[in-house]
Amino acid sequence: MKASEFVSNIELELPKSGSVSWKSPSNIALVKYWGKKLNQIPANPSISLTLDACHTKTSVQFQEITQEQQNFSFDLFFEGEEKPAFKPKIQTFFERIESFVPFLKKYHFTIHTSNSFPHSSGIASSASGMAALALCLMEIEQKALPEMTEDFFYRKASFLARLGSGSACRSIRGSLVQWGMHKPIPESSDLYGITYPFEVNEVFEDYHDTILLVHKGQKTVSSTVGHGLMEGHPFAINRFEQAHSNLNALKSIFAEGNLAEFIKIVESEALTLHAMMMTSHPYFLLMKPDTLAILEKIWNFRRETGLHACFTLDAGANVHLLYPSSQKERTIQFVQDELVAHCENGHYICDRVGNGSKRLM
Ligand code: 2P0
Repeated sequence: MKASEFVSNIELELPKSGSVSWKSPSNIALVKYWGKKLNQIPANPSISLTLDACHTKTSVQFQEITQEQQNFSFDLFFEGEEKPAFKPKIQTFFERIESFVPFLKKYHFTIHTSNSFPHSSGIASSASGMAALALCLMEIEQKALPEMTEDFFYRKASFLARLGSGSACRSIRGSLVQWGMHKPIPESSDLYGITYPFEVNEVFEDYHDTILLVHKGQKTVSSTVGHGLMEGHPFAINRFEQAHSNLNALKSIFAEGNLAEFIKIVESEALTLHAMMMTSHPYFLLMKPDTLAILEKIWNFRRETGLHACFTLDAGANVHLLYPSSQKERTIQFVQDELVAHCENGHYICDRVGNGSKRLM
């Protein structure tokens, strides 16, 4: 689909007021999105596991404004309190999606949002937050266009979420979501995420992700700045090609449930992401000494036990420990015995693969 197909040309019969509410999960990329072009177009394809416990709940009350106005009209409450600091991000989001959501200036919106994870945990809330808000807007559009197909509803929600934050387009549905043009996946698109269309072994349907919170403070470099530094990066072309070849290699790995090969790709992707940061100009480092200590311990644990725990990293110091549910007891014991000591205040979050966003109420 082209972007123009998400513009609604019909005069919508909009409700005067109402309320909509969605819950969207976070996601963790296996093949990383790092580098983008204009209009939130990714420089390479990515694929992620949709999570479950880490989520954002957003409700939007909408009230018709009789006189159409110049500016967007909205109030934003985060965990029950008005949060002016979060408004510019929503303002930018509304500006980017205005041509696809023609009713944005016809309403006053009261947005209430909250996260299941602490705001300052180093877990990005932009993916789950933008996904939930995009779904709320789609539900308002659907009220005016009830004949809209379910497929279009979710696809456009992903399309809108991407314009808020790239990785958010992978937080609409579960459980393995691919985003970005990749020739061997004809359905793939730079504009929205799709459910991975090939065979996936059941071992991945219930994969666990224990998030080790190494550093909960503000990151020194935002993801948006990091993406920008891939422009003119000396290794960019090779990196983007590598993402395509890793996505190809995952096809048989997903089908067969080949965990040894899965680990090689996932850990290499995580380290490559951080290697790109370390070799940008200006260069930067988001890992902390405790991040490295955890990675070493995971390698030792795997060598000693033959189990399949592996790591991936986001754009931050926290470590995502991935493992099959059948190895849960021993892996959690390992976390408690060895890894908790490296987490800020001993904090970690037990999450697992989930089924995607849910409408609330
Ligand atoms: C990913 N990350 O694939 C990669 C890996 C972080 C590391 O997408 O500028 O918040 O809002 O489009 O989506 C984080 O970047 O960036 C990200 P914007 P986003 O999950």
